[in-house]
Amino acid sequence: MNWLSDPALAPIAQKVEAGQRLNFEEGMQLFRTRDLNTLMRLANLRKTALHGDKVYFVHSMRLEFTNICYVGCTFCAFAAHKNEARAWDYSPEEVVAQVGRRYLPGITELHMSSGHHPNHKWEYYPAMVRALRESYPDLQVKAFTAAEIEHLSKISKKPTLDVLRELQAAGLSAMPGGGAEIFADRVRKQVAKNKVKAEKWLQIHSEAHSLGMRTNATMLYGHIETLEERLDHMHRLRDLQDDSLARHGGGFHAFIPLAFQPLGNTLAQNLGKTEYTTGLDDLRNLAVARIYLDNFPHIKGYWVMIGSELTQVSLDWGVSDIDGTIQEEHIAHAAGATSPMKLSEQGMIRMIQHAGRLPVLRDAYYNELATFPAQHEAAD
Ligand code: V47
Repeated sequence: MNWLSDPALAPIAQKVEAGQRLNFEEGMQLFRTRDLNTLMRLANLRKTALHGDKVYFVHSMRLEFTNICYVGCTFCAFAAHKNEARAWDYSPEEVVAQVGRRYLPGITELHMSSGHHPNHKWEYYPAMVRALRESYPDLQVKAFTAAEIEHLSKISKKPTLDVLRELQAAGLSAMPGGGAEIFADRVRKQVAKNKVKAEKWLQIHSEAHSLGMRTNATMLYGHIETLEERLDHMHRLRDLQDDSLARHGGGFHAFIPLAFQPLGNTLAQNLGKTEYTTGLDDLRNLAVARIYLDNFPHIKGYWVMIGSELTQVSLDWGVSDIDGTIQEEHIAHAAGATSPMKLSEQGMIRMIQHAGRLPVLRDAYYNELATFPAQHEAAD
C-alpha cells in the first residue's frame, strides 16, 4: 500500500530512502506538507539508520551562575538587573557549593550558561572552571554559549579562539548550543539585537571544533520567525557541520530546537506573542531537522520546553537524544515552562522504554555508559 497522501513528497521520500541530501526547496516542502504521517516516517527512517532503537540521555545537572545580564534579548524572562531582589551572582566558591547542593552520585555532565554579567573580570571564568574540576574531577563541564564566549572576548580583549583555548586548558569539556536564536537578520534585530551576530556565533563554534571541542546548536522557534527563516537557520548549521567534519573531523553533537516560552518577556508583552507552540509544530520541526540536518549525529527533544509527554512521542519523529535529568532549570521556567524542574534517571529510562526504544545513558562526550533493555513489554 502506498501511504503517501502528498504527491510532492514522492521524490523527497525516494531521496531520503536512498540516504541523499535534500535541497532548500525540498526542505520547505517538508515544512509545508499536510502529510505528517509521511514526514514522521521519513524522519524515523533517518533516525533509525543512524542509531537503530537507541535513544540517548545523560545524568546531568544545570547551573546558571548568574542571572544578571545587560543584553536585553526580547524573548528572555530570566535576565535581571543587579539591583533587583531576584538577581543572583555566585563566586567560584559559591558555584562549587551550589554544585554540591545538587550533586547526586552518577551525574556526569554539568551544563552551565548564564547572563552576560557587566562586572565580572575575565579571570573569574577560568577560575570557576578550574575550581569545579578540582572539586568534582568526574564532572564534565559543558558551559558558555557562543554569545558568552564573545562577551568574554570583549572583557578580556583576547580573540575568541584564545578564550576558548584558555577555558579548555582550565577544564572545559564541551560547549552548549544556546545563543543561536534565529540567524536571519530580520528576526535577530528584533529578538537579540545586542547579542552575538549570526556569523560570529558560527565562527566561534568553528573555532571550538578546530580545538577538538564538541558543541551543540539550538534554534529558538515559535515567535516571529517564518518557516523559511527556520530552514535558513538549519541550512547554515549544515554548511558549518560539513566544514567542521572535513577540516576537524567533528563538530556538532546535537541540534536542539527550543520552543518559545511566552511568559514574562517583552516579546510576549510588546508583540503579543503570548502563545506556546503547538504539539504538531514541535514534532514537525524536529522531523524536518532530522531529515535536513543529515550530517548531525543527534536531534534533541528538549523535555523542559516541550514537556516529557511530547518528548516521548518525538522519539517516532527523528529524536535520538532527550537531554538530561537536569536537577534545576531557570531559563525556560522563568518564561513559563510548565515542565518539572528535573526528571529522575528512572523516569527517563521509563519514557524511552515505553516508546519501544533502548535507553542509552551517555556522558557529555556521548560515550555510552550503560544500556537499559526492557525486561518485559510495557502495559501503559
Ligand atoms: O540561549 C531563552 C533560549 C537558551 C527563552 O546545548 C529561550 O545541550 C525559549 O541553550 N523560550 C538556553 N527559549 C538553553 C540552551 C540549551 C538547552 C538545552 C540543551 C542545550 C545543549 C542548550 O534558551 C538561550 C536561549 O536561546 N531561551 N529564553 C524562551 N523564553
